[in-house]
Amino acid sequence: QHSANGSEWDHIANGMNWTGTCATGLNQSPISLNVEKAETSLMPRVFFGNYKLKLKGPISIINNGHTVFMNIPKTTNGKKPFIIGGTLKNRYEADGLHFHWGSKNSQGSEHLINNERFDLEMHIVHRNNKYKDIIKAVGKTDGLTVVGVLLKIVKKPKRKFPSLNRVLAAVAKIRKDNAKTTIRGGFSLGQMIGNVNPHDFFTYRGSLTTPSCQEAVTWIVFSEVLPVTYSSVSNFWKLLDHNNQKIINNFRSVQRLNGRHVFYRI
Ligand code: SG4
Ligand code: ZN
Repeated sequence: QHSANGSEWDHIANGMNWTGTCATGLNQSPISLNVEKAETSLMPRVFFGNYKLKLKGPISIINNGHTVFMNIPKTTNGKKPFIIGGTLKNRYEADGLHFHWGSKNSQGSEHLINNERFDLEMHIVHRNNKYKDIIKAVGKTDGLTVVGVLLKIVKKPKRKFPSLNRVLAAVAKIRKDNAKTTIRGGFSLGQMIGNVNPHDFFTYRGSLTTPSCQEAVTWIVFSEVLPVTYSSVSNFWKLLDHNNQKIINNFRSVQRLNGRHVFYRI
């Protein structure tokens, strides 16, 4: 049983079921994404600004009691990675990155693609430049854009992701609640996502997936799934929260669509 941050949640096999404000919204996340059911759209591609520039280290990675969180620093020439394009009307700066996972025996992505849940999901949270901080942004419908990248455990990945693996390796050092470590910079956010095909994605209007589940998020979930090895992600399942309980299955259950449009960019 989990309990963190004073918030209450029921932990069931299909993910976290938050109570309170999270239960009443009509534009909640995550959802089940379907290539067949989505509306195909010829929107602009998502443009990743400064995603190829190296990040300035040291970069802190923390076990915050419910996830592994990496602060996204500026690049070595003082710029912030950002995204624009898709359905976005403004520029959104990368702010932080975190993960959702299952357990040794269960998968833990938040979004499903074609009814399939994957092993993990990485979220890169971006804040609308119009708003000066996250606190301000979570109160606005155009406040945030979260880029979701699904990860799948395979025996022998055909592609390697050295930068992502550097972050995954750091997880072994932050087993306890509030534990921090740092990794060297010198890699880019683009390398973190393995230059995933940015042309194929789902996009829809939704919410944060943790309390208070504010409906402030334009979601961009890539349909390409990144392969990772069992050993590179197994440390997630050993992490502990502030009650010394394992942080496992920290994904939220699938939410109702309630007539929302889900676009699949082709
Ligand atoms: C995790 O709890 C992160 O630690 C939070 O990061 C994040 O909130 C929250 O998940 C919800 O994000 O992409 N899953 S999600 O909807 O980024 C925000 C922080 O609190 C606002 C910094
Ligand atoms: Zn998340």
